[in-house]
Amino acid sequence: MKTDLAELAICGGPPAFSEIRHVGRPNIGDPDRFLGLARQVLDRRWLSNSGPCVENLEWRLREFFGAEHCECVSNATDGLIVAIRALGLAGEVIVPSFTFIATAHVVQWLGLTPVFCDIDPRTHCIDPAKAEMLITPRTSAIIAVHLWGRPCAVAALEELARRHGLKLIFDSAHAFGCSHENRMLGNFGDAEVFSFHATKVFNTGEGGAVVTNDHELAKRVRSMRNFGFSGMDTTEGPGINAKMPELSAAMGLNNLESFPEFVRTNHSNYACYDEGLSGVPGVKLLEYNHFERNNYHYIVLSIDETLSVLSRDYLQQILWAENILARRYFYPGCHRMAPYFKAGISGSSRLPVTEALSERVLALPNGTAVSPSDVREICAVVRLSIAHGDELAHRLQGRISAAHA
Ligand code: T4K
Repeated sequence: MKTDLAELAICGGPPAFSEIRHVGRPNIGDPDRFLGLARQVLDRRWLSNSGPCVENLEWRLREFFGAEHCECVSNATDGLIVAIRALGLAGEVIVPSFTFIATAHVVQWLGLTPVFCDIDPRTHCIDPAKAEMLITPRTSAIIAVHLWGRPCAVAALEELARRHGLKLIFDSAHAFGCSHENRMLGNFGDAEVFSFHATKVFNTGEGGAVVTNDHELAKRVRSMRNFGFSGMDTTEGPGINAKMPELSAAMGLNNLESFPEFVRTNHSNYACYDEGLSGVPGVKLLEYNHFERNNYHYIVLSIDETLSVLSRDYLQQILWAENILARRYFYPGCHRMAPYFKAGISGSSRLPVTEALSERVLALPNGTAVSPSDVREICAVVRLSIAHGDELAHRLQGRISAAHA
């Protein structure tokens, strides 16, 4: 482990890792079990259109969520698109800006208007009081995000939606395997949409699911993800192709078996990060509520530069030099990205909490590809960098000035 400033790669030492440590390296269950399932898919020559693997996965996931309906889809972006159409949303939809761009893009893509709302600095999720101030006669829904897998202010949002006659969707892309008041996420709002992307705690390569307890909504989602078909030669309205392929579902069945192990690994890495970073000035590790079920997938640091001296961006540069690919999720906030960014709005701190947080947050590697000794090494680099924050900031500033000269 690195203990001396000169050992840092940014100062000329060899990188801590010869191979890149990614934030989103996929969790992969038993490869032989997967190959067995894949072989069955090939033998059956049934590759898509609600084959036995998708049906089995949906059945298993309904049990997992304790929800009545789980409709698997090609990815969460398509799942959100289908859910929005199935709920008949129109006009304006209130969304957080501190999220992955997909949350906003699905609204814009469908010709509706995303209205960006600020977040609660404690939860990093949409602030219900601020959402209420954005409601207009054109508002049809709120899409809230359980960011990092930590539940939003669910009750307040449900009450707000009820009072104003709005639909409520949860973008639960990060929240597979997490609970709120001891009930699995997947059971709140009109629908919750999960991502099973490669980088998520539970993955099907690409994939996702719309989870709901509304029977009629589930029926519409099922039809809309399959071109709007209601029978072999009949459609009940417009639809797209958002079906999950059988091989993805086979991956899902395999990974679901290993899911408890994925969470155990994430949790023990999280504990290792917690220990390794405790007492580092200005570095705060995102906390989880240990009385709930968590997937512990996201290791998120918040850097307070007034205490760390080193900025988040300098720390990221130092980590990248060590082959630790820390990510600035979700900088700079959707409202400051195209097509939402408008000259004049960006500098005006319209979303002060989002803008402040997006300058401070850094996501570190986790998952089954990351070992406890990796975590200790990463923590040692962070610790060493902050201990020499002044000098490193000076050096990095000098490099930037030289590059611009
Ligand atoms: N809503 C929210 C709140 C979301 O976070 C997301 C997705 C969505 C909706 C939409 O869900 P999907 O439609 O994707 O189901 C990644 C993921 O692509 C994206 O799914 C995810 N959120 C987001 C948080 O992260 P990028 O642009 O950071 O991806 P990328 O390619 O840079 O990969 C991240 C890291 O993982 C890299 O260090 C490389 C590594 N990686 C990636 C892949 C795909 C691997 O090691 N192996 C791999 O197979 O967006």
